[in-house]
Amino acid sequence: MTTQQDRVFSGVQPSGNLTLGNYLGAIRNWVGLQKQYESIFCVVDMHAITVWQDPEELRRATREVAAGMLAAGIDPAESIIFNQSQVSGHAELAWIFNCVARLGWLNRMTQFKEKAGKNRERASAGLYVYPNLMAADILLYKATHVPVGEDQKQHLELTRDIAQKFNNDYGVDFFPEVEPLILGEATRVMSLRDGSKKMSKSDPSDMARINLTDDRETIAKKIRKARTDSDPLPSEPAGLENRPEARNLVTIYAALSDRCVADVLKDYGGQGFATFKSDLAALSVEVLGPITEEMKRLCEEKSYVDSILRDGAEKAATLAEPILENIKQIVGFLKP
Ligand code: AQP
Repeated sequence: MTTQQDRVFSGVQPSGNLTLGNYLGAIRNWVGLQKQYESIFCVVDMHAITVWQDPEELRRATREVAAGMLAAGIDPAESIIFNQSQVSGHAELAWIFNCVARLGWLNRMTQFKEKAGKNRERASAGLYVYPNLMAADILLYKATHVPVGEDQKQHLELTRDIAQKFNNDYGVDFFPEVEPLILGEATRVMSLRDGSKKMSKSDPSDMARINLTDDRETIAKKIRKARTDSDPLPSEPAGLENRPEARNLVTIYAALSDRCVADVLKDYGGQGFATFKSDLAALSVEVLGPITEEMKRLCEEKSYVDSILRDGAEKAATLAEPILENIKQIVGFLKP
């Protein structure tokens, strides 16, 4: 394997409001990682358009997601923050990977099946090749570590397969092995309305998720109305088995308070949900409140956010250019 500098890449789609799932599963972990690794964080607007996005809303959401990342503690002096469409190398490498990845691999991707649903024939071709673009995002920078929530694990395995096939096909040792970093207690935050479904920005029900833009009253209401069962909370984690809604709320509590699930159950085991829900609402407001406020302030400062994204795109392009040039040479493209 080539000597490879450790580098982190991760992204989030501007496909709606940032959720507690995006925060606990991804963004919060990025803040710690930027101190240990050279880090690149991307608002993946090209991924977002794999399903329909209103253009004005996409521009607004792109700035809002960037503001959310900054408000959560991503420091542009330490990390690169930019939006994907500003660096053309993502699209160029994605095309090469469209020609490396096999249809059989893409056919196994569960996210495509979930998002396309019964209307597979009407899904965009972009949604189908989404994992190839994701592989390009990561490998354009030869990133070695990718912090994501549990739901992206399969796509990262595909990234590893693409890197390996490219290396084998062309007889090179070019792309590194990418390692997923699935960190924290809440690697898969579930919907507040249905414990079998992931909490998602694009869930049609706003009550299913906590948005980073929600105010104190809205957060409290959503948690109060979150679905639960009628049994008291158990005293041990094993008692949460087959109780997905209860497990989800306890996991969220544990993640927000930086404790483990067993510890939280020591405090609440044997009780009903009323006190627990009211404490969880207070904790959520305490942790998310300062982020929400800062995010709202930054959303008013469009030109500041735009300048961060522009600077970030320049830095990202500088890293990507020599790597892409090497890739084109390996593939056999003539130099311009
Ligand atoms: N519910 C979740 N629990 C833990 N982590 C999550 N992530 C998303 N949902 C959860 C992580 O957040 C990062 C950014 O995700 P994304 O924006 O690329 O897209 P996604 O995974 O498809 O997230 P959404 O919220 O469900 O968006 P839509 O509704 O547009 O599809 C990733 O690291 C992801 O793992």
